[in-house]
Amino acid sequence: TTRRPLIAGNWKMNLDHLQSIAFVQKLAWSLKDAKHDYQTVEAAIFPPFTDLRSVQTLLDADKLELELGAQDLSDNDSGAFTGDISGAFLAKLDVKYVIVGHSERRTIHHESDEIVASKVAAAHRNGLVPVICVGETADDLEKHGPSAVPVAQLKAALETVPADAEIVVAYEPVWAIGSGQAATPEQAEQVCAALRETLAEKLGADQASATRVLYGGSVKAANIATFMREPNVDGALVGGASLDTNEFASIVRYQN
Ligand code: G2H
Repeated sequence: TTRRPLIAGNWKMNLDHLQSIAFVQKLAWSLKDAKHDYQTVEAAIFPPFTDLRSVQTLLDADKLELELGAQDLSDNDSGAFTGDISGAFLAKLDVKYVIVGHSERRTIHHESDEIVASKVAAAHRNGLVPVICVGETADDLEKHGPSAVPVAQLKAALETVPADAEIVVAYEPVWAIGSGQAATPEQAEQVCAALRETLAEKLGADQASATRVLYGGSVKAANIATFMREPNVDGALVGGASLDTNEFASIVRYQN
């Protein structure tokens, strides 16, 4: 395909301020040492809100080509929403991506498909690219088969998406998250292909073939290449393995 692969590091609530700056410097240097071509494989990191500003300043000062993303956003742009962070704020920090509908948000914070759709709209309204996460639990898999739940979640999230708006989709089977038990490449391919069909239905064939669909769930240096061989897997959303610079750099450099 002509899609530019994306390797995205979702730190979750890890790496405090003192750790994150050293981490980004080390990561950027190790990718520079390896002469990583960011045009061939895009790399992005998703620190906690509290470090977006300092990481952005560092990337800017050192002209580093790592992209920056946030882990969530409010579906409102401003107002009396104590504790929330808006897409308008993120846009001012030169954040490019924002994760929407991660299973940890859907579960722990009870985010419904409607809230996810409204956050996708908020991302676009503020010029951010939403990384829309979908995925089934072990129970869903048993009851409904592999694609039904992720496809339904994607349909709901695309409710208000205009055909020309950029999105990234991440298929993250809940049973594979942080469990060490990744999906097989064949399982990932099957669902990612079904998600691409949904994109075609909702947004048209051109948009479907241009949109990156990532796999996420226990991705590490040792298994990334097997996922990237699949035609409908265009990258990875990496959690645990993104917290070690060498490991994450190896994932970004999966072609080498
Ligand atoms: C899935 C993934 C990153 P991990 O949540 O979004 O985490 O790689 O630790 O399974």
